[in-house]
Amino acid sequence: MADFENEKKALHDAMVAYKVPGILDAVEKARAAGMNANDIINAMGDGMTDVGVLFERGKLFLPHVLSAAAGMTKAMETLNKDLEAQGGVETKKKGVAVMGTVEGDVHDIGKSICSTMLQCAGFEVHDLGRDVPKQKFVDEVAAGAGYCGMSALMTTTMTVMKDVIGMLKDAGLRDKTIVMVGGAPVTQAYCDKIGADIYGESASETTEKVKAATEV
Ligand code: B12
Repeated sequence: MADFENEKKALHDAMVAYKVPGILDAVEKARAAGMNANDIINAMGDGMTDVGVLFERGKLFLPHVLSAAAGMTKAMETLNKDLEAQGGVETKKKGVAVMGTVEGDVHDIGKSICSTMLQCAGFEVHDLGRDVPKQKFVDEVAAGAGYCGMSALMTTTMTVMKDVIGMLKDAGLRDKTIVMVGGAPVTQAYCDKIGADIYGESASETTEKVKAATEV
């Protein structure tokens, strides 16, 4: 079986080089070579993580990070369609999930990947986007969302997840929903500490855990 090491390296390097045409070109080459959408996304995600490291070290600057993010977002338009086609989207609805990046946080790439993968796995996903007010999550759960997924990419915004869990408790809704949390600074320990139900390190892990929770 092909291991696509060359394509993975090309995708990673294109992300770090942060030029949108270069990123799209690497994605097209990987698709043409037969690499599946999930693996392409993971390779780009690894590249994006390194963009973050280089940004932290002062080797890349904000416009470069923005450009890499724009390239990944653009590539996701095609990859989302591939995911749906390759995943053979489940038609039997498994449940309703609300997804969003918490208040004060505009990082939405990872959250959007999770939303797409959950959709492919048969969930109806209400993706509220980014910088989502706390009350909106509560309203969606009140309206029947059995899964409440929150993403945070900053240490300053991850605390919002705890606030929303508190608001769900106050509204008597906490037991009606499975709370999922994720994003680079979030860990299993943090998930446990704030009383969330599922921590997902990646979109595939999230989907597997949610499917397992649904089947119980
Ligand atoms: C791209 C990026 C941006 C882009 C975002 C574009 C977009 N549309 O998302 C832009 C340039 C806009 C940006 C802005 C800023 N950023 Co920024 N950014 C990043 C960067 C480089 C990559 C994030 C990313 O997309 N990763 C790739 C995706 C695929 O991975 P992921 O998000 O982790 O998602 C996966 C998992 O976490 C999980 N997951 C994600 N969400 C969820 C949700 C649930 C429910 C579950 C279960 C799982 C799950 O599954 C995903 C897929 O596998 C990170 C560095 C890093 N190491 O994370 C910094 C980073 C997050 N940014 C940072 C900062 C500081 C900022 C700014 C404040 C910069 C500034 N000075 O203006 C602003 C924030 C403005 C705001 N109010 O939000 C810091 C945060 C530091 C901290 N300690 O909190 C980081 C860590 C960079 C750094 N080292 O300094 N950023």
